[in-house]
Amino acid sequence: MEIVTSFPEGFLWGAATSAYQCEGAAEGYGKKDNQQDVINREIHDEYGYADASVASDHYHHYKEDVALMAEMGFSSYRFSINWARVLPDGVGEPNPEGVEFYHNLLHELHAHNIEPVVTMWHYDLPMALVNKYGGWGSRQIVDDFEYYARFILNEYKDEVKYWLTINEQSIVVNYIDRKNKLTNEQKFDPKFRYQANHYMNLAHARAAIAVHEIVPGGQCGAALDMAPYYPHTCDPKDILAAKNASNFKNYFYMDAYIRGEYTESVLAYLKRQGLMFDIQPGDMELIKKGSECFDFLGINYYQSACVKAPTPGAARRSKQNNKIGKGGHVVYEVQPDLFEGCKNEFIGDTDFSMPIDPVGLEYVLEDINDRYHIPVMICENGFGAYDKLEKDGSIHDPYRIEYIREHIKAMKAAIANGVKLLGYNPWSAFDLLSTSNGIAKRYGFVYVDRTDDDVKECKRYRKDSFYWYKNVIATNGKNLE
Ligand code: BGP
Repeated sequence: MEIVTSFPEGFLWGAATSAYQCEGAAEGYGKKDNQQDVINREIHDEYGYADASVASDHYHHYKEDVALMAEMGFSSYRFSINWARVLPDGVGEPNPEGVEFYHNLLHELHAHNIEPVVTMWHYDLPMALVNKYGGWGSRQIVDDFEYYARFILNEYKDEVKYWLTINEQSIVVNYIDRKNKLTNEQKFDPKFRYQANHYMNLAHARAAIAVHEIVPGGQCGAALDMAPYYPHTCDPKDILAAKNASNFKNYFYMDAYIRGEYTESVLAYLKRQGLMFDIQPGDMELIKKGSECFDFLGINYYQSACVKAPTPGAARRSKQNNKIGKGGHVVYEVQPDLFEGCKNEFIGDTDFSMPIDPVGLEYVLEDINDRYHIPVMICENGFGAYDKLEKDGSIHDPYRIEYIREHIKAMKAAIANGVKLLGYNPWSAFDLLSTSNGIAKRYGFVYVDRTDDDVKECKRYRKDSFYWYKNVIATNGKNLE
């Protein structure tokens, strides 16, 4: 599979994080609650997982964290701005301490020649807006998102060139109740998630236009979770199910961002199922205009998926992730009359039941390039595991090295086939909160010494993967051993 030996000059090597998962300093500091602060407090009470109040304490360790990135040789770092840290009420009065924090972080990155890639929104809507009008449930969010986007663009325009508007819109839609604080009415309204998706597309378009207006040389994208959908067998019904799943889970989002239109077969399905959302005059023109300001697609790739023809009469359900980290325990997605998820017997899983499939990364990269001819940046990819801190301060994580090595080989193959790949920002720069399994499930190159129960001092330790990745970067991806 390995065809090219190293990466193009100027290729961005780095890693990613998101604000609520790593910053801490969630209470006080001039900041107010966002919905992830509240959701993670609830997860803490129910499952005992760490909440966002301290997380990796990056707010107080950012200089050390950037120094460690520089030591690995990073040329990029993807992170997100915590909306409620800079605008505690969502709109209106800013919080000077919060605004200053990101200037300080950006200053530190530039001092080490690390290119920032900034996400505007990574799941953490200010509670003020959730309480005021139900967050993504109201058209008002489109104006407020634009207000926030213009605020941070004006503030950081000289320090940030690469902007991502929304993280994993398709995941927000599919897990609408887990990523958002919903009212009961929203929770039980089956159309709600598709209406919210439409508002996200409008908000994204307004922000993309603002990037081009405000930032000199600004590049706008959005990060989408991306899995190839394979048919379970070559039964034509399974092949059709795989095509349906690709449209419903992937192209529906990419078509809106990149082509400025909705995938027709998905609209037809939503209408048939009584799930169609409201589109007002002018909405599609705005989405189209936004697509003209879309410069690159961010993709978050962890796994592939396998689907088959849906069982007649099966009820709609989302995929349920593995909560216990001991293999097995997956509940597969069902979309009635469209597709049904199933196990791919050719592929192994992590302890958290994520299928490990580097070939799938080559598949999605080439598929995106063939269909849209747009540059791509990998904004997440990584291996979540229980790591062990040894007595001598070392952490041996050969499984993570193996996973990342195979995915880098897939990137090389895709580049050889014409993909314009801008950079690689695996998840995560250092350990942080998982969205589903607390701090115990780790992804970082740097170990953060804390547990779900005990915050300790969040001391940083270099894992084996830290030294390995450093060497990969030093050789521009040539040496993967
Ligand atoms: C992506 C999210 C990240 C991150 C990652 C790993 O979907 O963008 O925020 O957490 O998945 O998932 P998890 O934390 O559930 O293991």
